[in-house]
Amino acid sequence: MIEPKDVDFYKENGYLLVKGVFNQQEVEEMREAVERIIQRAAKSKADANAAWQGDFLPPEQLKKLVLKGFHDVHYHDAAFMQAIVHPNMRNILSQIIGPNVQLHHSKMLVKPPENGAAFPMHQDYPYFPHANHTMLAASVHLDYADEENGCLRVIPGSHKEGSLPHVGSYYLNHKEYPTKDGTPCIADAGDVLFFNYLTIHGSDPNRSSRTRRNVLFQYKDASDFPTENVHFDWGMGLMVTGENPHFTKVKPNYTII
Ligand SMILES: O=C(O)CCC(=O)C(=O)O
Repeated sequence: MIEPKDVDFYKENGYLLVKGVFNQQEVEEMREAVERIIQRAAKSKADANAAWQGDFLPPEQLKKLVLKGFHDVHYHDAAFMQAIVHPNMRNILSQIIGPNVQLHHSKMLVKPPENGAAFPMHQDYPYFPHANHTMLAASVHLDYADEENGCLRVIPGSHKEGSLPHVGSYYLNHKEYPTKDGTPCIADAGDVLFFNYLTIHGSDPNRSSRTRRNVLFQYKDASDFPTENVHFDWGMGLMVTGENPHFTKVKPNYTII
């Protein structure tokens, strides 16, 4: 799927867009699964607007924005577990992370037409810091994404700056890091954007008449341990490829109630 020059690109720039990781049928299965999750959430009265709040947009704009965002999608539908361990994903992950790759968590991010939510520029590091910084997001595109429907944007090479101060630990100062300064990652359905958790990224609102659906899987090296107990997600630590070299540390250090 990828070549050594792509691995070099990832190491240098902190991100890599890989075309055609999932075929049309696989994309369709995930789209249908996303739709069913939205319907089940509504039926279960568990629907909520997951749009980020803050001072990065004027309040009257912000209050109109909507994100259908749910975590742990692989606990809701098998389509996502199949995608998490898809042979193409395992092939790419083992080249950019290493031979032993673990799942950390999964989520879906559906930006509806006209008023789909924005993400101010941020690093994912403050949400789940780890020692060796192997953690990355694989954002699977289920629709064509461009600047109009709020595609992901990244700042190439920003992973080399290390951890930066976030406003209330959520996002970077939006005046210093406006979304427009990010490189737009224009992608087709089936393409996957891989980006390190130190890479600065974000996205504009969806102002188009098209939905922007993505599912995001977060992965890491099995020998990269959390430095703070700040994040728990179901399924974290599942082996995606390779083996776990740490026999006594195979499960996260949390009490399950
Ligand atoms: O999908 C997007 O536009 C941004 C998602 C994101 O930045 C995140 O979930 O941390």
